[in-house]
Amino acid sequence: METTLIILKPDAVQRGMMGEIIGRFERKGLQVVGMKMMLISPDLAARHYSVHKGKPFYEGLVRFMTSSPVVVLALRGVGAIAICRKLMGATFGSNAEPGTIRGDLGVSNSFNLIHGSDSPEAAAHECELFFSAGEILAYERAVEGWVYDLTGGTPE
Ligand code: 3AN
Repeated sequence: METTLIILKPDAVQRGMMGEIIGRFERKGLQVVGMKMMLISPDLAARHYSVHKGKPFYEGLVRFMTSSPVVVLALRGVGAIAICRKLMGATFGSNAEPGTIRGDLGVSNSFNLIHGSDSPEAAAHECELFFSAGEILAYERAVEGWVYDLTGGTPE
């Protein structure tokens, strides 16, 4: 099981896309184990996007991400990181595939609705960055045995 960090960016919140996007993850079968609305501070944005510091789009990206509230989610599932990246689609709305969140819901390259961790290391780091101890919850889902085949002892 993996836990990945998703951010519904300011454009997703402002455009009323929270339910649409969270619903896609829920319908896929991923478990929501953490969720909150917050305003990202410039310091947190800088830490989250430190790998992009110095790139031409960095200042605009930090301004955008701190401009209005976001919703952060921790999603759990087998292969959750790759599954979420597929559901998100390519980085730029202008060329993201139809059927994906970015492909279906936006046209902009810089306002691209959503962030998702891109590796197990990033997921662990980002979950720690955005959630305090106790904010990511472990709980049993009643439907687990219908989301996964558990008859072999591991979720398939
Ligand atoms: P992704 O979000 O698909 O993992 P990254 O990690 O390459 O994409 O980029 C992080 C964020 O930086 C993107 N979500 C996007 O908002 C922004 N970004 C990346 N490249 C550009 C660019 N060339 N112009 C504007 N914004 C960009």
